[in-house]
Amino acid sequence: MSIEKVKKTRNILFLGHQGSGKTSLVESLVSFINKTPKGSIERKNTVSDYTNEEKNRLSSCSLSVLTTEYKGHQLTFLDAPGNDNFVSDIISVLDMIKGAVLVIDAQRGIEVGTVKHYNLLKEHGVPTLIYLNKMDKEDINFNALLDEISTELGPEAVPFVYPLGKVEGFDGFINVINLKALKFEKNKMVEAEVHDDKMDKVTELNNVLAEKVALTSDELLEKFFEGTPLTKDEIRKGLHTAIISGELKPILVGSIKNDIAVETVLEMLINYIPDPTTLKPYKGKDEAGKEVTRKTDPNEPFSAYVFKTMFDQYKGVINVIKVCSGTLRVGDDIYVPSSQSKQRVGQMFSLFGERMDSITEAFAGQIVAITKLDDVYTGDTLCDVKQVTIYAPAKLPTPVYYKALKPKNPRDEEKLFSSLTKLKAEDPVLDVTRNVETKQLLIGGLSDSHLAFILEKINNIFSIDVDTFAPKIAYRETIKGTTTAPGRYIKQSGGSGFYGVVEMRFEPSGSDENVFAEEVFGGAVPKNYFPAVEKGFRESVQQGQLAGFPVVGMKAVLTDGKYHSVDSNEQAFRMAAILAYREAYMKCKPTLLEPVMKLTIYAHNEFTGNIMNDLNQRRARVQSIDERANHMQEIVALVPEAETLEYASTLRVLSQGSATFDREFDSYQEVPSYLIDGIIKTDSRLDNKDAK
Ligand SMILES: Nc1nc2c(ncn2[C@@H]2O[C@H](COP(=O)(O)OP(=O)(O)OP(=O)(O)O)[C@@H](O)[C@H]2O)c(=O)[nH]1
Ligand SMILES: [Mg+2]
Repeated sequence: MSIEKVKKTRNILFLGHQGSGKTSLVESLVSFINKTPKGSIERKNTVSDYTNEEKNRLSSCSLSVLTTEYKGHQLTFLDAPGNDNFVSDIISVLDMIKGAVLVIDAQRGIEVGTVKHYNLLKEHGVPTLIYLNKMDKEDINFNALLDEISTELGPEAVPFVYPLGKVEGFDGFINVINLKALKFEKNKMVEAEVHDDKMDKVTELNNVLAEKVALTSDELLEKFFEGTPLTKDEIRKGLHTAIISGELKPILVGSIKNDIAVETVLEMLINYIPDPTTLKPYKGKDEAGKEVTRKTDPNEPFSAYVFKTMFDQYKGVINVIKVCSGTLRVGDDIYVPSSQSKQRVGQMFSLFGERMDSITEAFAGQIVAITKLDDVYTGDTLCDVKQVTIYAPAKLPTPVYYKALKPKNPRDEEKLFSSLTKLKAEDPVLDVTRNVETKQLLIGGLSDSHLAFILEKINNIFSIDVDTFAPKIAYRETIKGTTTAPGRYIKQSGGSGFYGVVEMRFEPSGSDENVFAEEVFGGAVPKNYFPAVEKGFRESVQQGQLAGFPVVGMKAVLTDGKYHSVDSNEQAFRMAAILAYREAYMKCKPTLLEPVMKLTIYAHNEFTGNIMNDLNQRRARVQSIDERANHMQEIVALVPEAETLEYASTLRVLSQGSATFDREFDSYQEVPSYLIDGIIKTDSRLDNKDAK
């Protein structure tokens, strides 16, 4: 495989706020390239949005992969969903991508998703073009938009074109480097004259671009300050370097409605998005944990990263991979480090939305699909059998919104669990667990609408109807006081009987543990019955008597007792301990403990006031507030789990959808006394008020 082919490979991720026009832009690009009819969102016939869920919503729900050829280049477009519920599709691929187009709806300007995606691209060092779409819409003030972009995204965003046409009449643009105009006429772009009034503005932008380009190199900077204008080629070369280093991100304008700027975007992708052979090698580890590097070169040892797993009714599990190094052929044996298995590659495909075209080989830089691998999912590495490479899996957000599920038809219980497991393979953010303590089947995701989407799929694909419930909180009980109580278990009516008498002191153990000890003096209870007493105690603490929750932090001390040389046995002492516990428990000042979660909230500083006020109403203890880049703040707070159940929805409202948070278990803390009666009423596990 020639390295020349690798040089002509480009993988481009299309990002941007929901509805900005990513799918429409990709549709326009492939229709232009392949000279095929252009589908539209409204007619539900785009190449990218092919699933029923996407057609119903008129919005992408999953990353689509479209590989096509243009002027000797192999281009793979990755059309990402703008909806935040599917952000894991984006995060999973970010380290595998060295080119992106950030699409902005010119009428709506910078939106929450624009900033989030821009920051992700910046964090992962992805060379980016910015495409201002929907320029055909009314009331677009380009200069105001440029100011907004500069303030919200940063000074690295620079205009590459200037729009043509009066308000409501956008029909083309002037290239800021060559100062030539292209205008949409009779269904195609033609060269047009640049009027004087526009020329002044474009010349000004040309200077801005030249200065920014000059700042990226000492040589160009010197020339610029000497007053020598940079040549077009110097600007182009400088821009190319600056796009790759992330110092500049050129802004294009267009309208997919009229296919304006489609060809310009294509040319920019080929000319300004880096040739993969020029990139830094990928860093991975071998099985001993030693760092290995792999170049984007077909002659290196094979390594690939799985960034998406899908299920197909007929093809089974489909894994979409980025070949990072080497060459992979059908029939090759590969190594899968996650399962330490050697597997043979049976079938490989090039993807074009839903369409899968069989291929026989894939080389470094390419994105392809493999079927029929066992136990391979998003985040796994595939590699050469002898030269092992393991890439670190992308760090996905943690689930923060949970619901308990129950199928309407109890016979669907097993089917529901296995369907959820399949959906989890496609969407690795999901958490599917059976909570043995609360006897609930729980599903965790990023928001209420994320889980609603999953339940819709469960219904559409697997035909299971489910009811949802709030997750039960796993409360604990503990004691705050000390009591001594007797326990007598005596049954001596004929035959061999039972005789066990104990006196036990119950007190706080000083930790989360339940502890058993003995202070028996003079053999009042023989040593061989101590384990039976301990057993009785340990069985008892599985259910507290306040509300039936497991007890923690209790110490039981066997202080005295009596035995009978014939009728005493282990069973009798076990029962005696249980009776002593029952006698003592409510006198030990029992109380409830609740799980407390640590929330780490990332929010723009304009929203932190609202967020803090709300946290105060959730019995939160704020631990820290720290400034982060781009006017963001990180708030760490300890919040009782019971107060976090709907937090994902609340936070969205409080921050206009912009804030995110992580949630992890922190500790058990005492429930304030004024809440205890309410919890006992609604959640008590005593009297068989068991899990629904
Ligand atoms: N007027 C106008 N409408 C457009 C243009 N481009 C896209 N649209 C419309 O904008 C809407 C959203 O377009 P999509 O292509 O689905 O946007 P997206 O960014 O893929 O959206 P998500 O996948 O939901 O994130 C559709 O109704 C499109 O027809 C444009 O240039 N002008
Ligand atoms: Mg879309």
